[in-house]
Amino acid sequence: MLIRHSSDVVPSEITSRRVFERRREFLQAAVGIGLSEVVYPLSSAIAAGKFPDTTKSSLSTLEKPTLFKDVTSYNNFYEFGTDKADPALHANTLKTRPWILSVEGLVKRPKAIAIDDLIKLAPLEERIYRMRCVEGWSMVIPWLGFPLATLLKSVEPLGAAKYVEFVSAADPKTMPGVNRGMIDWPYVEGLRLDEALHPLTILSVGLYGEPLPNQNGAPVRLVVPWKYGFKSGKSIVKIRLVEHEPKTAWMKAAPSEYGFYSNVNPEVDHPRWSQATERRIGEFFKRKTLAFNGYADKVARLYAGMDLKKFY
Ligand SMILES: Nc1nc2c(c(=O)[nH]1)N[C@H]1C(S)=C(S)[C@@H](COP(=O)(O)O)O[C@H]1N2
Ligand SMILES: [Mo]
Repeated sequence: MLIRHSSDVVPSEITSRRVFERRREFLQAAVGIGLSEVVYPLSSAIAAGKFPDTTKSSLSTLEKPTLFKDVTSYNNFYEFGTDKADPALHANTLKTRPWILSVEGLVKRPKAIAIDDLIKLAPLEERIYRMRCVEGWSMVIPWLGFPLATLLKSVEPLGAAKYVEFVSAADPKTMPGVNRGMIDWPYVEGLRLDEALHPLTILSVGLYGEPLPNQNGAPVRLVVPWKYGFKSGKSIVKIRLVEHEPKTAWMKAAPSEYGFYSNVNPEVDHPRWSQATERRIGEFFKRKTLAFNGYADKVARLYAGMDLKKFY
């Protein structure tokens, strides 16, 4: 099986590198304020990470993760503004406790689950995924999460359920972007049920060994690595199993630009952005974009017989 027990896995190198980086920053800051000798509370730093029991997934890419700094400061999260720097600047107002995720619709056992129970629903795995934004940039992000399928199976979908709708939080008091038009809030995304149950589809509650920073969609967000980034809704409050294809926020805002499937496809350009190449954040030269973002061997069969130019 892919999931190993936490006790026989060494702590992630990435996590320790981050702790190391912080230690260095801390020591530099300490020197800056004139302390020559400081004992750094390393154990409390690890405790602050809050996720000591994680395993590594064999579904991770071996590519080098994008710097933590870039992953957490170059974001799309329109609830906090449209500039890439806005989420890191403004998402501090997001209140992530208490937080209830409800799973409802065409299921036998609907449930409302508090975030601190959700985190314990399944072993947390580190999944290092390539992520591709339709605007033409990409990153490699070490997520922490578990398969969405684990949660979906626990509510026992009914036979009539064919699609899954994901609804993000939309609180005008803490999310300034929600008071502006452009999107019909809340942010809604959707997947076909078989896509939602695919082992690559995860609910993420952390990255780089730490709880999700607000700007990345705290306290829980979807991650679907073979689709453009906008399919991975942030700060999810509701998951609904439904019979018909959900109307997503982007399909409503610009139907000619955004389709339901939105699989990464170098052969189908967006009207405003070529999808043939991409800029990996932190790199200078462009890369060729891969079909299904490099996950074709695992997901292409989901679309057998479909015209992907039509179902973009
Ligand atoms: N609720 C919500 N989810 C969202 C968005 C958003 O604006 N609101 N932006 C999407 C887009 S366009 C991308 S590329 C990814 C970015 O995720 P990241 O900032 O964690 O890299 O989040 C997606 N999820
Ligand atoms: Mo995006």
